[in-house]
Amino acid sequence: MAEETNGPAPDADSPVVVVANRLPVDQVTDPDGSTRWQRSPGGLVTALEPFVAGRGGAWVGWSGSAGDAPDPFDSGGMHLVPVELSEEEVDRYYEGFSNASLWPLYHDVVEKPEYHRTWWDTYVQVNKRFADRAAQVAAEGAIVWVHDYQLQLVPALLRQQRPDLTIGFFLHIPFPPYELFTQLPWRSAIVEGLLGADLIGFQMPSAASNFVSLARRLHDLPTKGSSIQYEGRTVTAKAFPISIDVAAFDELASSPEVLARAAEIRKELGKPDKIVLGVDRLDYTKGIGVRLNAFQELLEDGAIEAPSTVFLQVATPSRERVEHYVTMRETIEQQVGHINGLYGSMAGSAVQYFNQSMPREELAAMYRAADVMLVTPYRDGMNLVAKEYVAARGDLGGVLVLSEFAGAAAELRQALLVNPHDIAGVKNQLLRALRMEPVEAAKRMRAMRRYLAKHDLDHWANSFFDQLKAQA
Ligand code: ADQ
Repeated sequence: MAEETNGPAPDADSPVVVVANRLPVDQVTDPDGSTRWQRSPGGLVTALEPFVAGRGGAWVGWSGSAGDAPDPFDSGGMHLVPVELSEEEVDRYYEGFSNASLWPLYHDVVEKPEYHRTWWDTYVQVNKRFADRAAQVAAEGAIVWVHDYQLQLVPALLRQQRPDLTIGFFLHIPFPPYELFTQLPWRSAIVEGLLGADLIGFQMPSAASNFVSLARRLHDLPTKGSSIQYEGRTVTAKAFPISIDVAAFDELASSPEVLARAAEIRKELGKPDKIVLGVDRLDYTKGIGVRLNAFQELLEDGAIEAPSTVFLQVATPSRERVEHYVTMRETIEQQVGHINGLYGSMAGSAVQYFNQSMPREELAAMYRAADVMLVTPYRDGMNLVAKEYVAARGDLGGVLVLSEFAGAAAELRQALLVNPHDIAGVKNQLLRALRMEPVEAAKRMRAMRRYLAKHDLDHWANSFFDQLKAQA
């Protein structure tokens, strides 16, 4: 396997290159056994595609399966460059260092991070491979945009080979304060890796300032505002809060099919007075247990009754080979069983729980049916579910209860904000949401929708690209 490159390859001609852990396509197998590539449904792909497609741009990423990678190919106007990962690399780089070291560390150590030198060595090795592939396809003077915590060494590794490039990096998850980050045995290498970029984007201003103060305190670098002086260059660290395609979600959620499905969902749930909804990737950072506890205590207190008030929780299976995820899934399933055992009746369950991924249309219908949306992460870079709920409520109905530790709380100020560690506070806000007068709910929803209409996904991608180009 060739790991070394020196400057652009003779056929390197992509003026824009995105580097992300995953390619923007998934391999699907048809009934006849043949395989083909299908565009991934994610928001990131939708946001970045216009910048890559049609400009001879490239996307470097992993296909999602271990083993040999297919040769580069063109799809949807993009040049796709698959990066191969062996089974062992998936274990150590992806499930190990990315998801069992960095993920918990960057989310306030909600679970204890594990640090293993073998995981780190593989993280370095895989980051080199991503950087090499990007160096091979980027044209002279190209713009390269690297994404997320799995690839924090890529900016510096890329700059070593290709000082002609303009390099941007965006972190989708939180960036911890100095006191937590410095636990990491390889903290200096990560900071140096990121400093290879010209522009480092974060979800929140506090995350950006955490990074700037780390550069100052750990590396003694001169800093001023969002600027860091490093090896004769100015590196900028700033917040660019990510968003969703607000207009598209709004349109989907107000289509006749989705509205009909929303009415059907209420009917299938036995026409409750109130539907409380949670939608998450099944992750210990999302605070699903907090919600269940608050709901259970309100039932115990007699403040609410089931099934006239029902809690619908949808949790997409996620990282099922990582141990913390296996145990949290069992805990949640037990908790749901416990609540339903105590408070369910022949008329229906108190909690309806689905450990399934749902189509966008079904999610939109649930958002539209829900009287209260509970988003209670202990820590979250942004949380797109909160933004989807607001975008879906063109009828100005529904109340959003939102953790103050989600990036979205800095923008959706009219949500009922909660501290997920404070169970009494969560109960109070949930009750307040259930009892809120429609006029007040509509006023809050209108203000959040007005904000989101201007701060959509295009706005996010454009502002990052414009700033990056300005640094070129
Ligand atoms: P995630 O941690 O995955 O993203 P989030 O921002 O909430 O979290 O996005 C989840 C997405 O998955 C949403 O678009 C949602 O609709 C979808 N989803 C959730 N449950 C689903 C289900 N059961 N079926 C189908 N779809 C479901 C990371 C960071 C976040 C940051 C994003 C984007 O952790 O903080 O907001 O990246 O930068």
